[in-house]
Amino acid sequence: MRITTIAAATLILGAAASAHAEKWDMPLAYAATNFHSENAAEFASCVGEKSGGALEIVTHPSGSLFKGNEIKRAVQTGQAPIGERLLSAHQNESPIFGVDSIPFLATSFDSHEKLWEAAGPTVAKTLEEQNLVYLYSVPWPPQGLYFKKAMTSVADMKGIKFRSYNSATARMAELTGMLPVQVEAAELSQALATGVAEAFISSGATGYDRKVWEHLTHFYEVDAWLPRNAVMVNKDSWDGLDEAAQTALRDCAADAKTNGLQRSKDYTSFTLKGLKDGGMTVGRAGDALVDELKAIGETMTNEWLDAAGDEGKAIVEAYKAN
Ligand code: PCA
Repeated sequence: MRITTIAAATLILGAAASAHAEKWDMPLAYAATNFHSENAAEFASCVGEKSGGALEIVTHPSGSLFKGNEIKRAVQTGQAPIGERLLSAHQNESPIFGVDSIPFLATSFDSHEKLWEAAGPTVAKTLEEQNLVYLYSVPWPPQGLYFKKAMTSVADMKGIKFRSYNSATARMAELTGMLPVQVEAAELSQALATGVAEAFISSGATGYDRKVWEHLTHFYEVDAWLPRNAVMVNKDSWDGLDEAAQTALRDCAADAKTNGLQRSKDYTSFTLKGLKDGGMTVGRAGDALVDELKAIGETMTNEWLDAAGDEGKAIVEAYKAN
């Protein structure tokens, strides 16, 4: 009899918990096997566990729920309660979002993390002004250049159709005499196959994910910058959660930040090897080419500092002083 009562009570409690359980769909732009997506899936199950099932997060990779360039707006407007997005693609909304794509400012994982330490609070504040709660972010591996022939100087690049993913990559195309065309990673293989794009800048990770050896031959490691994917929550959805669920999100976000960084580092060598195995020539760009790119980087750094004003200057100075 007693056991039955306990069982009944448990059932009722269970029903109460599930009546309050929330299910959040989480759009992601990149392939399920990409390290960001795997990290997000782990984050989602962490939240499920830590919230005792009160908050269930379901990830939707490959831009299947919202395309990459739609995700941030979807979260801002509450069409999705949570999502992951490449922040620098929104530099047109605020220069602060492009702080991680200033060429040759922070070129290694370690220096990039220092830059992010300086920039993170300002980025979070800027997101909050847009009705977004910043949870965590993870860097992509260093950015290099993909082509379908050997490149020794910027002059070789003239007229090439260059896939861009944010305003920094589009600006780089302009300054090198290439023709920028904005394409999400999910559509990159198709853009290369149809000739819409012939070259691009990205990590070894994205080249590997999109099997670009089917279309291209060279990857030059130039370590131009490390852009970040950020996970953000709609502010109203956040405010609707009780404290326990908010704590679960914050705790799991802290783990995801640390684990994601390690995944990014591991994926760097794994994917560069993958490009080589696919038949591509992978290596450092020549000194002459690097010098030319650095000069372009200086122009872009000054442009960014002008656009970002005092707030931007304070971040770069804090980073350099560290
Ligand atoms: N991959 C993403 C952004 C940076 C990266 O390494 C992309 O190419 O879309």
